[in-house]
Amino acid sequence: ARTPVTVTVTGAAGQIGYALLFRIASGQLLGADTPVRLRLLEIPQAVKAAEGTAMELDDCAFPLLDGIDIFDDATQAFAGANVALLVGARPRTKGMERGDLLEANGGIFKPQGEAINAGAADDIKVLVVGNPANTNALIAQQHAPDVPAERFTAMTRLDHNRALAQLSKKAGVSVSEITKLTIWGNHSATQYPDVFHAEIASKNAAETVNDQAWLENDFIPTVAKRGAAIIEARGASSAASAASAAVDHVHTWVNGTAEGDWTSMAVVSDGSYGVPEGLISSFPVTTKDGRWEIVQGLEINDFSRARIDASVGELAEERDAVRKLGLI
Ligand code: NAX
Repeated sequence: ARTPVTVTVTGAAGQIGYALLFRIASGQLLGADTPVRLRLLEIPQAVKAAEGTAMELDDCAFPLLDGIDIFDDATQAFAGANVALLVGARPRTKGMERGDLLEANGGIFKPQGEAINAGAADDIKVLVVGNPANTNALIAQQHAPDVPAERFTAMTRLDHNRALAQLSKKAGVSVSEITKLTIWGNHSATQYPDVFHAEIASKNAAETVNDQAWLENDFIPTVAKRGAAIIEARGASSAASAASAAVDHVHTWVNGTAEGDWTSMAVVSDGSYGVPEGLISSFPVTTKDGRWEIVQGLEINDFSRARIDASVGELAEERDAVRKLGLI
């Protein structure tokens, strides 16, 4: 049997945590031959609820689940972590300004970055799900100077999967026939789902669909505002789909993208496509042997350029705001 991989999950007692932990423990995150050891982090008031979830995980008798430990201390929770899923965050509540939101999350992601720096395994891979995900990832990354910056990523895979679903419905094809879709920028309403390089059954998707009005007035806003539509319909925010996307993100990072395809991940920019270096922005990426690379050389038309620039501009503003607050 292989040595167990240690996976730390924060916000373990939350609704995404509840959907996520069972998928990890069943082997869907890392594969059917990889045992996992879970380390759960919660705030003290939610530790009891996390213990309840751990009881249920025991009761599933998952053959791959090697153990579960629960903490309310970040340093302990991240000790020896090979994979860290940062799900717990401070949500925006009524009357809260963006500055307040960033500050409250800085208070979570700064110490978590420090804890990862102090004690995570050398091969640590971090996925930030908790919002504002890109900027929370930037804060954590900035406080983990000994960890290579490329190990900190934020989740736009749910947006990517939402875009796949919308395009598959429009084109009347299975999602498995769609490749090379891209989410650019921030995981927020400014994100840009790009079909101009996407392919449907190996033919250009934008040309196949050939409906610019649908693209502008339907597809882009539907993908960008899907989170709000789920809350409206379900009375609660996306949970199982978010957990599924987190599983996809890590699985793809570890196991690689298919030949001739790519995925969307928010990763530290190297300046590609005019995205300022250091921002954690969503790009088209390929993965291989546990490493990601930004897809190079795509031609960006004017329509895409304006939307990418707007979303990246928002990320730069968030970075400047957390800088001003002394969080990075
Ligand atoms: P819940 O409020 O159900 O759960 C969050 C959990 O995090 C709670 O149990 C809370 O006690 C815990 N928590 C808070 N501070 C913590 C800390 N310092 N350390 C450890 N745990 C802490 O939220 P849920 O619906 O699970 O969503 C979690 C986060 O995911 C939110 O920030 C949400 O906005 C974000 N999302 C991100 C998505 C993405 O695509 N990137 C999509 C789904 C989701 O909206």
